[in-house]
Amino acid sequence: MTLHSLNLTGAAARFLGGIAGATMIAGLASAPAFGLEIKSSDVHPPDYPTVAAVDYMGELLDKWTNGRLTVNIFHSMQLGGEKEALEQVQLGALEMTRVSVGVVGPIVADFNAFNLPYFFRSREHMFNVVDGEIGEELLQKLAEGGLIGLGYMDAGSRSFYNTVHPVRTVEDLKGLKLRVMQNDIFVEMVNALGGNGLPIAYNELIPAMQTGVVDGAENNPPSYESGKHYEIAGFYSLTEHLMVPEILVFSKTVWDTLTPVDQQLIRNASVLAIQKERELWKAREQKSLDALAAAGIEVITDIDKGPFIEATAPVREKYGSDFADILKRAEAVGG
Ligand code: GTR
Repeated sequence: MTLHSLNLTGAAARFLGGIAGATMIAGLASAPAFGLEIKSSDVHPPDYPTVAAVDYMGELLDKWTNGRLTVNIFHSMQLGGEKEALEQVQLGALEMTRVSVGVVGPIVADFNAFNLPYFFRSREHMFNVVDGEIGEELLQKLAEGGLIGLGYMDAGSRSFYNTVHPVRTVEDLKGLKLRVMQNDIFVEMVNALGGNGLPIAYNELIPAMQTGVVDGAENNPPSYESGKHYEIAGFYSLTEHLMVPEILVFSKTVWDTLTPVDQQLIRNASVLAIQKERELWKAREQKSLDALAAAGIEVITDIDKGPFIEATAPVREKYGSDFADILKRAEAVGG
């Protein structure tokens, strides 16, 4: 039996598990191959679930290969924003990065299916889609963009915050200049809600809010809290308009130089890291909400989402026609 004859497909099969797999990996991991320090970037701080998970991935690789494969994380925006990080990974200057699927849409348009407002019905639905056939197909498509997709992490739901006033209704968003991730779909989403969407890199958001270039932004509780955005924009409303997963991607240029065994070791470690991130995520969300409450931020939760869903329908319709098949299949997925 060879690694190839196993014909691994599907998200679950990315992990070469079981006794046969473990034995094979243990045996082959000692085969001669050069060492590699996998440099990886993340905009978040060290204790954030995505960073902690990639750190764990490094520990596993280090242990499995006696230090031949290691991970060095450039966290806290040390390498700038996510668009730049992706470019570096495409070029092979950086081996790996963990970014939001939000910035992957401009590289492989089908990812915008996951970037549509109010598309996923629930977290369970989102995970069933990304861990199933559709998610796997999209990971494969990343090769066209010079990337190897290792899998999806949890990022909860994104909600609006601003410096001006509490948002309870769609009308409250009218005229607000709101920062979004660098992807037109999000600009159109904010515009459809009556605001003014501005695509700005994550590492430029704080100065943009401080100088009034924008009145606010949108993100999940852990980013809003850990990024200290709440210190500037104290009105946070749980509109939960997006459920965009995180994604871990590897440079195809570098990947193609690796032995099949090292590729499989990296895949195995990433599957366990992703699992860890998802476990850490839930607790982190609550921790962030508690920290916000302790800081005196009143999170607005009593929001009637109906009008928000209705106002963003044109965005789903417009983009939906580009990948109608994916949307139809995703809608049929349970959860
Ligand atoms: C966070 C996400 C980051 C980044 C950021 C943003 O939730 O974890 O990868 O995309 O949002 O808004 O740019």
